[in-house]
Amino acid sequence: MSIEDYKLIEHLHVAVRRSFDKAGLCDAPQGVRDNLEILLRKLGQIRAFENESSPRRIGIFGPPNRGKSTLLNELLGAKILTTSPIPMTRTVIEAHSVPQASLEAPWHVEVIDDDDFIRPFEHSSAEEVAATVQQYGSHRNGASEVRKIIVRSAFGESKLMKQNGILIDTPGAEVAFSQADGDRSEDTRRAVEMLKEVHVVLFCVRADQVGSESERAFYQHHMRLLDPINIVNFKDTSTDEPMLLRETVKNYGFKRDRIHLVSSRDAQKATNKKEKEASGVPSLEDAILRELARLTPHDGFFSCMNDFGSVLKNQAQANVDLLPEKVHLNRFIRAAESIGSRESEIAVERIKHIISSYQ
Ligand SMILES: Nc1nc2c(ncn2[C@@H]2O[C@H](COP(=O)(O)OP(=O)(O)O)[C@@H](O)[C@H]2O)c(=O)[nH]1
Ligand SMILES: [Mg+2]
Repeated sequence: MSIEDYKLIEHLHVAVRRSFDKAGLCDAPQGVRDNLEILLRKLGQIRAFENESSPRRIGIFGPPNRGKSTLLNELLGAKILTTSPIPMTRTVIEAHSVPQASLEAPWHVEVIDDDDFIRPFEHSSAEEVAATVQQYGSHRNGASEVRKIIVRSAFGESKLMKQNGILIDTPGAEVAFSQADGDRSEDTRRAVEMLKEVHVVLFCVRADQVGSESERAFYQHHMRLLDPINIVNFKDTSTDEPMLLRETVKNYGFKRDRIHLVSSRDAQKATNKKEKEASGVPSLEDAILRELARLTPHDGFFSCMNDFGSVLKNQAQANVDLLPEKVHLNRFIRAAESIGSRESEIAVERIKHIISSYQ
């Protein structure tokens, strides 16, 4: 990241932090504090990337049997993850995209034990990879447990993998989350740690099982502040999509514009482009791509500045003063002005207008 880009993000980050602190002091509504916290997390992530090619981690979470692995296979363009009605163990599976030239065989798999012992495999087909993943991902491996499996390939069929994505399947993590909050076992600790490292969070529920108590608690405790893309899978089991949308909003408190209705099974069965589109998976894929773009300094700056502006605007209307000190405001506005594009002009105009509404 260039120094200018870094400053851009840093100045905005500091301003949002000042607002967040103020919101805590004046007891602003929880939703306002949540939105500011989400912004802080995002800006922190953007600052933490070393450069454009640093990998972006995309993780899927949710109870067993939500079709998570089926969906990821679709997004990967290769059937390498085990899908079954019987839940797997807690092995995490990561798919990394690497240039074909750096591989000895089309597929490289590493099976990593709890004690960090690594077992490497070279495979020539997705079927062979699937067999290895199935074998090591679904049971204990002698005395120690398989902690993680990493699959490296070019993933030429996958749009997401081309953007330096790392796709993470988390079978069994949800079992850890469902334990009582006070009881932070090793499993829970590990799963929560993993969540912190994920840049784009996908939360997956099922159209035919909306709103169980444990799932709602899971969302509230561990997902909400990560601002996930919420996936309602199994939409093939529903005939009334508007009703399904309303139900998920009501049950989980999802933001409406963060919901995607999909059927990973229909995507899998699709034989042409039209059927694929109808499954909802391609539009989910586009949404994830947009989210990845927002992790770059420029797009990230504007999207966070706009969100910040919306928070400030709402609070001005509610007569709550969350405005950071002038010096902090001026720093990121000056940085934005120095970009000198039409986009930056519009964004700056908007934020100045919002700020003036406080006086
Ligand atoms: N009807 C329907 N079944 C699905 C869909 N996606 C997955 N399944 C089935 O649901 C079961 C669990 O899928 P899996 O991907 O292993 O779920 P996971 O445990 O969340 O990873 C499998 O038998 C899948 O074939 C879907 O969109 N619709
Ligand atoms: Mg699975």
